[in-house]
Amino acid sequence: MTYNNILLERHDPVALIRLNRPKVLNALNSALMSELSDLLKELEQDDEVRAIVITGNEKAFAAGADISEMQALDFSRAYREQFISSNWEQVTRCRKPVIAAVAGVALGGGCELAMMCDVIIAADSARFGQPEVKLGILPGAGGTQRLTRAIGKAKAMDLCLTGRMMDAEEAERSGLVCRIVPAATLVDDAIAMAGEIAQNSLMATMFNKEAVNQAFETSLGTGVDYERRLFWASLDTEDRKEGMAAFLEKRSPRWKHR
Ligand code: CO8
Repeated sequence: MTYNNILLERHDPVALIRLNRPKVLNALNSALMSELSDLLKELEQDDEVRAIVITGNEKAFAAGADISEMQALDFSRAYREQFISSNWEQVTRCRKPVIAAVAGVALGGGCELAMMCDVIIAADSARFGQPEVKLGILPGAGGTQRLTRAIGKAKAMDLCLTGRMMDAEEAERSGLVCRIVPAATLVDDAIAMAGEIAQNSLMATMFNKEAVNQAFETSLGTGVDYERRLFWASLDTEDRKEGMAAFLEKRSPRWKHR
């Protein structure tokens, strides 16, 4: 498939997706989100890919939804066309691990896209924010919900109500990003992290991802129950048998990803 707004680099077993509308700081328009959604579905089916990195460029992960596209929208059209359609949620449906590697700005829909990924790794140049309030709107792709769960009400209110940006240090301190790396090595570091994840059994990775995500959907008791059942299920995989056998035989496991 040909893509005009994103680039794919293969570093098997890691796939690197670069958002690529540099002239508008990777503003996320429908065409880009549709391509991203299609590519994620494609990579999901690709057995050679076991982890995915989404990044932008040194100036911007993404400066938000494309304001020039949104300007023409009103309620009835947005409702009819289901603006914020399923394309925006595709990242959350991907069962393989997805890392957001953020340099420069991740604002509005850009911050929301990063938060839909499993984990965010930030360059020291990264800046995050939900500046929608300055446009007379509010986040529309999960920002108020995911940001609040990630960094708590106090900081989420601060960011959403003032529209200010937070830098990488503050984002790490607040729990939005897992680590900060130099901007110059961001993509390499993200690929290395994805590669480390990809060395593990894909089955085990998917189980872990599903269980952690469940923490955002349920009460503690239900979540622990959910985890226990997934744990029991994991006992039946070929990789579990291989993983434990390899440990006891003091050798590296040979995963079948089954
Ligand atoms: N949409 C469209 N174009 C943009 C966007 C954007 N979000 N951000 C930047 N651009 C364009 C600028 O218009 C400019 O274009 P041109 O060169 O043709 O004038 C170019 O990118 C470079 O931008 P600036 O000249 O403004 O660059 P600066 O370095 O001076 O400033 C900023 C960088 C601070 C990032 C500034 O560009 C800015 O404030 N951008 C807008 C940020 C913003 O408000 N984002 C939120 C958008 S609303 C949103 O995301 C709602 C999400 C709801 C979910 C949607 C689901 C479909």
